[in-house]
Amino acid sequence: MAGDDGRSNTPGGPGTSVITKVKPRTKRPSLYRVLILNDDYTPMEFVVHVLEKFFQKNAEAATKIMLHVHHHGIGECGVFTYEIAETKVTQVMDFARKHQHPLQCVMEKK
Ligand code: TYC
Repeated sequence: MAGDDGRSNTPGGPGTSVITKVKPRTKRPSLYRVLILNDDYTPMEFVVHVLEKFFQKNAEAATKIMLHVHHHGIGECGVFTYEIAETKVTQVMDFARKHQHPLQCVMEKK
């Protein structure tokens, strides 16, 4: 298209224009919950430490989540995009394994 002013020559003849509307398509990313599961062996203080270290919770918020999991079996640590959630799960599982605790961490699509 000479000059790129929207007027093409060959297809429609001289002086005709093709206007192509482009919709702005911004896709919001899917979100994932990162959850921890209760077990009988992981110390409460270790779970609180995990929530502070990997999920930026203060002592009070971390303790609340830990106690929720202790009583209900499962609880939410945070909501993230896929790659961040995956990284959190890996970090928690590696850290728990390193300290020989059976703590389990999973993700689920919201
Ligand atoms: N139930 C554990 C205990 O009594 C504490 C615990 C809480 C473990 C939350 C895991 O995700 C968990 N020591």
